Amino acid sequence: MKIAVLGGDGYCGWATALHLSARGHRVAIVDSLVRRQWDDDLGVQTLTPIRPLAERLRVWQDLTGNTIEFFVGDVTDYDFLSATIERIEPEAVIHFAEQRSAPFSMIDRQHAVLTQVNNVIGTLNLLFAIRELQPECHLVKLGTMGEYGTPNIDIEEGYIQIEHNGRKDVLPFPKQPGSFYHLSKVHDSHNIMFTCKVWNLRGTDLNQGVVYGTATDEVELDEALINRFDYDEIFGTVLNRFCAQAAIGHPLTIYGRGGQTRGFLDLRDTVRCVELACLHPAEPGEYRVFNQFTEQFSVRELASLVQLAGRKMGLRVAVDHLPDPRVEAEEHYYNAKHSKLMELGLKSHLLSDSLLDSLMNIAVRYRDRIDPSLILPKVNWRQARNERNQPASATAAAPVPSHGFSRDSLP
Ligand code: NAD
Ligand code: USQ
Repeated sequence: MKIAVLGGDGYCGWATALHLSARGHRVAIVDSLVRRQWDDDLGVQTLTPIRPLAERLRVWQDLTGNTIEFFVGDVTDYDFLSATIERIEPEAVIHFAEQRSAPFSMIDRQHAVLTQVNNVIGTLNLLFAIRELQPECHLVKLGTMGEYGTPNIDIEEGYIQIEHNGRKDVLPFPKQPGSFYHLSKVHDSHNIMFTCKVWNLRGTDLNQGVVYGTATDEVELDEALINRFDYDEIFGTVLNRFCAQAAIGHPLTIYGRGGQTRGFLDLRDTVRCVELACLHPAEPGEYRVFNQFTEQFSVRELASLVQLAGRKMGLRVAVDHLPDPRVEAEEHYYNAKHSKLMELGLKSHLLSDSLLDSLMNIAVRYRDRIDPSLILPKVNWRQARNERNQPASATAAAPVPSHGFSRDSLP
């Protein structure tokens, strides 16, 4: 297939582009490289030293003989995006190209606006470009499990049958997102659903859980292909953060009571899920939603698993409960369905199999690059930075104070 990977210089996008290229698809990456700029602006950096995009692609070509084209530009710029889609003529577009950090979107008004403009306008532009230039093309869009929030009922895959005043209908599952970032994904979902209906587009929304790991078969071929591994408070996701923390002897930063439960998946399953969605496209006019995760864990459970893994490697791993900087349920019911990708043939990697080799080893290998000052949370959901009388840098905000070390006893 001819596949455009928007956001192909990022964490999920880079691994996906290589995976699809290795499988014989013709891949083109579209990315503005803005994420590298945001890292610089915030003074954060990936644990793993990623190479410039052009160099990564040259190494990939030398190793495999496969060429991945790349187009550097911003998907919120319609002239750029439409010219690029016209040039690539993709059968599928995988859209990863968004600002994807919840804390980033909660720093202040500017970051909230940047997030929603970047994400909502980018997706809207893409919908128009597909309609105008490639109407048969299948849009595979990365959504998030966080669109649903944590309702006190089972979470279905996109839709729920409701009976109300004696009448029944199948309706979109209620959305209760927990940040301006997660809200942007809900807005995207509505725009995609609407345009599938009115323009007969084909859309798949992949409501992805929290991704962990950094290695895939392709990324591991050469040091120059290494993928990013974020551990800072803004872009680091919880399990990657815990592994980096364990590697340097920093107590694991559980926010609040740690009963927050989410769906998780290995990056190796992300790339496979996205390929499965491309190989089994939605019908014209169809808007489908797949819940893309493989296992559920509470933050507390993850901390225990990291403690155990660390102990096996001879690391002493302590746990700290910080006051939760976010507004979220710290204990709640959570049972989310995730069978549609399994039905398409997904064979998942389980956390228990991969944690030690794929995560802890990498964290330990690069631990000299960890800046401990980037670990404690500074962005607070209740106190978005005020525009007046405040320091210009997000990282200049005061860290959320720790209770001191209320270390959990080891299981
Ligand atoms: P990332 O920040 O590593 O990568 C995103 C890429 O998109 C970056 O290379 C960035 O430069 C590019 N980009 C952003 N805005 C752009 C624009 N306007 N024009 C062109 N390029 C732009 O993020 P990621 O972790 O790879 O996430 C990719 C997608 O998957 C996001 O949509 C995210 O919401 C979703 N997702 C990620 C996770 C996770 O745990 N990482 C979980 C669920 C969903
Ligand atoms: N958490 C901690 N300690 C930490 C970091 C996080 O306890 O040091 C907690 C958070 O409070 C939250 C949970 O862990 O309850 C998950 O936080 P996260 O930062 O790992 O994930 P989140 O903010 O939800 O965002 C990430 C990605 C986002 C994606 C989302 C999937 O950055 O792009 O959409 O995971 S989901 O969570 O299913 O919405």
